[in-house]
Amino acid sequence: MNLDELKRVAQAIVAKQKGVLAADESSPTIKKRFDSIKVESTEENRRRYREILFTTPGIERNIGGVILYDETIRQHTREGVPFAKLLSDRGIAPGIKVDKGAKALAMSDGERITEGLDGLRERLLEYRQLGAKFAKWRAVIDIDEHKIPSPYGIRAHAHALARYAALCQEVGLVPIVEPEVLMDGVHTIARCETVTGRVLESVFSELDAHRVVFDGMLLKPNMVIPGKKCEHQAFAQEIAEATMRCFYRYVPAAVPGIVFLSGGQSDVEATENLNAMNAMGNHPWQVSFSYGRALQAPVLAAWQGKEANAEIAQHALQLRCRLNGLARDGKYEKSMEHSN
Ligand code: 5MM
Repeated sequence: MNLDELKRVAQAIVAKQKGVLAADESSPTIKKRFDSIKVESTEENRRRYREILFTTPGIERNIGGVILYDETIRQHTREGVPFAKLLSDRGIAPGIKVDKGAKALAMSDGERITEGLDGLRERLLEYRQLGAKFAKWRAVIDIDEHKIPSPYGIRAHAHALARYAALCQEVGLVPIVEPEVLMDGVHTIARCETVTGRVLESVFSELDAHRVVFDGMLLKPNMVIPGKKCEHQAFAQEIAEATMRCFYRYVPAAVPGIVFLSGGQSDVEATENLNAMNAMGNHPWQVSFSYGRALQAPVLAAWQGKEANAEIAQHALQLRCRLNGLARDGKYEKSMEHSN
């Protein structure tokens, strides 16, 4: 492990005004996204869509890393340039999703666990050859009002995340550690804060036990937010305060950056919430984004699978990147939404 290199890559991904574009939808997930705009999920359509994203002019100002899926890291532009090379040449670190999705957790009351540890060292080495600089593993953590997640479910996820992160650092890839407490359900923001705190406490304890160096990793968590069906929804300021209170308690200052997922928030909400956290002042870590849906929803809506729409789709991505870049400094205002 070359710690200086890991630190350099991690810090570059979350450099000032930068964050991550999560374009690592697995085949079933991208199919759902394409279904919503009535586009068939063929390999060529997926390649073309990702090419539109990755060739968007100017995004390198606000995007420090892009997370790819196994199929995508093996794909090329129309001219034959591998996507990983295209991104690296633009100063954007290519990354790779390496988990194999969520399955039922044995002996639990309906909780899930992420699979993908078997053979991971060899897969990571291959991804490095293909140009990856970082990796990502997502722990999908269900939440209800009382019993879920259980201490057993949390520990199982924390252990898997730590084994993954240690393997990444061993082969020289920066691990993005993604414990995602889902937004689905009726739970309150207070319940989300309690559960998120327990999850983070367990994750950092396991990372430490597995000798993961905090300076050479990034954390990709959920924000502290009420369930989508909770009758009391929260404003950005409340979300920002609850999130920062929770993270100050449980996330070591040595971690270079926290790159939040959007988790089903709208694109505007995700930008407002990121802005509110950064408007609170400087934090020990870079407070940034690793959005999938919150960056891509307007792009898909503009594209509609039509070549003639490629340029307006890229404009939609440019706008979201620019506004989230401003939110990294707490300088975003909602009136800017109509200023492309
Ligand atoms: C982009 O989607 C990623 C892969 O998801 P699946 O394994 O379900 O296909 C996902 O891990 C994503 O990186 C995070 O959920 C963040 O994306 P959002 O849309 O929540 O910002």
